[in-house]
Amino acid sequence: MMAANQVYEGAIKRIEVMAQDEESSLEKDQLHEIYRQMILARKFDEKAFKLQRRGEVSTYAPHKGQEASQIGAVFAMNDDDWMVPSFRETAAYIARGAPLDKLFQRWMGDARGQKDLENDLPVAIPVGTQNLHAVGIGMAMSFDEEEKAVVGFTGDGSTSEGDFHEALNFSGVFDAHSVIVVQNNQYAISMPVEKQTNAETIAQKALAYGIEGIQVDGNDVLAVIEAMNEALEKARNGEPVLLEAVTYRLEDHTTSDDSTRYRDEQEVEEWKEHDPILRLKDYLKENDQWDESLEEYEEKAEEKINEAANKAMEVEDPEMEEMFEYVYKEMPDLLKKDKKELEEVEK
Ligand SMILES: Cc1ncc(C[n+]2csc(CCOP(=O)(O)OP(=O)(O)O)c2C)c(N)n1
Repeated sequence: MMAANQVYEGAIKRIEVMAQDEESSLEKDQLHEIYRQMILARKFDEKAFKLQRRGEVSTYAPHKGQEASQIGAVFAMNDDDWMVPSFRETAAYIARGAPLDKLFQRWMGDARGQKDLENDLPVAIPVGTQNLHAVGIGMAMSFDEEEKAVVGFTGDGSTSEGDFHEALNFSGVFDAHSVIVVQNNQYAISMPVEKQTNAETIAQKALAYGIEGIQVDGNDVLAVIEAMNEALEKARNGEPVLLEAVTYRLEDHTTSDDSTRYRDEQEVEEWKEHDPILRLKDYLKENDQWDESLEEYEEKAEEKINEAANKAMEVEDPEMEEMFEYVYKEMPDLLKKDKKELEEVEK
């Protein structure tokens, strides 16, 4: 019962698995598949970084350290659920089955790399706008009474954008089938989360919108899966969820950034000890679920990644006219006019 001078009482819950020595209900082959996806995503990240240095990729946003948040979230989803990412979700795309060469192609500046995505939206560069798209899709699912959910990814910095709050507000009012996953990787470029918000947690912001908030150890892939299973079940039922995955960006913000200018090396070293891949490896070993084939997979993953990168580099440049396509289902008159003008110039 609330005291007379209180207007609201509520709480958010925090989910951990590995740190609590709890056992996962997943089968051994599922755990292995998750581990392999995490390795593949890590190798992609390393390769993309190198390609940027060689001038093949213009700018890249690394996900190193955030594999558990992304791959765990996707693991809990169904194929016909929708995914709405921002710009750091390459690991999530990999777990959703996006072709690796297409992902490289996109980072090489070729929009055709994201042309045939099914139920997944392309990379969103403006910070926070994708939250509105995610909740809009979730509202449509609610109106159509579909038993599906949409998972939107966003960063701690985006929680200061109006779009984030508008999206959460609408999600609650319209029973959107949405789970908004905030990957709290502690920094929005050089802005630490302590300066981003005075709130103790990001998850608690859900309470103001009358929806559920859950915080999860975002470097514990098993906890992320557990939290997402709970969140997705609610979302499919028209109860949207805000899920904060507490994690850490181990690399620079992008390849154009130098994080040593605002981040203490000691802090990075400490977080490296919580690297989600090492944590899963330790967990598997401690629970007699480790298999040597997983060790060998690293080499295989590297081969796969190199092959995909080479394939992407061999793709012919698109025709200029293609930049007018794929944006709208029906091309608006203004674009038709621009396209025609370009064709005249090219003649
Ligand atoms: C609307 C808008 N404002 C500013 C930027 C420049 N910008 C790019 S990333 C970024 C920080 C984003 O931080 P966060 O939301 O925490 O995501 P993270 O990069 O940490 O994954 C900013 C300010 C932008 N892309 N869009």
